[in-house]
Amino acid sequence: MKLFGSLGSPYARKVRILLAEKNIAHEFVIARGSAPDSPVPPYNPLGKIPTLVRDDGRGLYDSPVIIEYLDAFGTGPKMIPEDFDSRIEVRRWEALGDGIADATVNISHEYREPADKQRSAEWFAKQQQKIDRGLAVMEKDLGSNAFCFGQRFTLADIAAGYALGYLDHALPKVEWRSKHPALARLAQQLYARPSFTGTAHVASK
Ligand SMILES: N[C@@H](CCC(=O)N[C@@H](CS)C(=O)NCC(=O)O)C(=O)O
Repeated sequence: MKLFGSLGSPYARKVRILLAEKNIAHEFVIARGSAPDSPVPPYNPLGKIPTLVRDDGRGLYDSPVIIEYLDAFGTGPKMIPEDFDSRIEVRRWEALGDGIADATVNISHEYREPADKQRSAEWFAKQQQKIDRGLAVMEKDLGSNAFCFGQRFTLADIAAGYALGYLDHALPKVEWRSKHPALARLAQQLYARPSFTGTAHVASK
């Protein structure tokens, strides 16, 4: 299996954390989906990363689908529980993480535009609200629990950890820890896991 991604893509990191947690052999190929000579479009017509190339040569996207596919492989425990209610709850955590990452990507990309081409203050506020409300729900649902869902590490923890990690990386001025002590505690634990240290963001997206 081959994964196309970049060291700055949050969604690629989500997949890479799962690959590490499940100890799945793969080749990680750094690529941008939109570059003129990108190797990605033949495998993903949307030209986005992450894109997985399965052993039979077929492409797979986007990150939630890749995650579901990969959860069937490897020696590690299942990251998505099989029981329906638990599965839906874990996938809700994933949707929250993805939404926080989406808003973080939107804001950080906009900061790279020249000031006179940037969106309105209202647009920035709306994106920030998505982050703030998403974090508030994660904080409430985590509470004093050791894991985001159930009694063990799952995709819910990957989702929270990758979203917080990207927020720290892309918008370091957003101070979220004082208002979200449960998430701060969780992040400290997650960031120390080999799957997180081995996939840390090192470049801008
Ligand atoms: N929802 C998608 C998002 C993927 C995505 O937007 N990836 C970005 C890089 S972080 C990308 O490839 N953007 C290029 C483009 O949109 O053309 C997923 O979870 O995989």
